[in-house]
Amino acid sequence: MSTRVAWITGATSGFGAATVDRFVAGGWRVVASGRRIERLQRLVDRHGADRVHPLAFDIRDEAAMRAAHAGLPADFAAIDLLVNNAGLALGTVPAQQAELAQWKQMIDTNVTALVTLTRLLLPTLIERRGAIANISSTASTYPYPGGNVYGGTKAFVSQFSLGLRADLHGTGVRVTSVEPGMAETEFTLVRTGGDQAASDKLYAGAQPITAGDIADTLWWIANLPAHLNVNRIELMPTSQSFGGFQVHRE
Ligand code: NDP
Ligand code: 8X3
Repeated sequence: MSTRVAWITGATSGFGAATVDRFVAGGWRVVASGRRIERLQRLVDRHGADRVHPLAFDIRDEAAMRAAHAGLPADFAAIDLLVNNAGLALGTVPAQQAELAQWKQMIDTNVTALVTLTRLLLPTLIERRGAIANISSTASTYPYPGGNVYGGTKAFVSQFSLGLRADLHGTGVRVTSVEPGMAETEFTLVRTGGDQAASDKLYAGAQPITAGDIADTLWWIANLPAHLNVNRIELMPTSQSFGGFQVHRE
């Protein structure tokens, strides 16, 4: 079999960076995208330009995305797996105090950019009988105070994944919604606007999911026999489970 190619978005950090390492170690070529060029360059330095092709652009910029896609070198153009991982949460305040600009940034990144790249790559993925792994979240299923639009975007990602499966029926293209709970990456640093202490406090003593755990999960999904599709997979750290409903009393 020829060397397989994955396009991993959000490759500069967290799940994405670990997934680049995992797939390159497994013999794949990787198109690695994100905004921070110096982080992408580190991946190239680590693995070599024949294994990692860096694409530095803001995933909300459709023209930049199309140009990056059109300019892929031949060795990286035949995408077998799209990992739609780039995403973020911004803020933890109740909806009535939230900044609309932050809501729009989450929707533009987690939803609009994800569907745009998916649509762009569908012809190639169908031709290759490839696969799509969309990084959703437990927030897609379980609401929590302050989760508002972030949870909404991830509910979209999960449902879009199932809808893709229905539409891609008979093409051989596999689609999975990956739904992690609490994981230690730069996620909370971004969510809190750079509050390292808040991030450290959230994860302290909890043994959260690691980026490597998600990379290993994606590797497992991608390497299942072609007749098997994981529709959705929900993962939590053992230390995390469910709380009750809240009741307001007068
Ligand atoms: P990180 O903050 O560590 O990584 C987020 C990645 O998304 C970075 O590579 C970042 O790249 C990229 N990204 C964000 N905005 C843009 C943009 N506008 N253009 C291009 N790339 C962008 O967090 P995680 O690794 O945790 O997050 C990865 C995914 O996992 C997200 O979709 C997140 O919602 C989801 N998730 C995270 C969980 C957690 O607890 N950590 C749990 C469940 C799901 P750059 O800044 O360089 O552009
Ligand atoms: C990230 C998990 O619980 O912070 O998607 O929303 S959570």
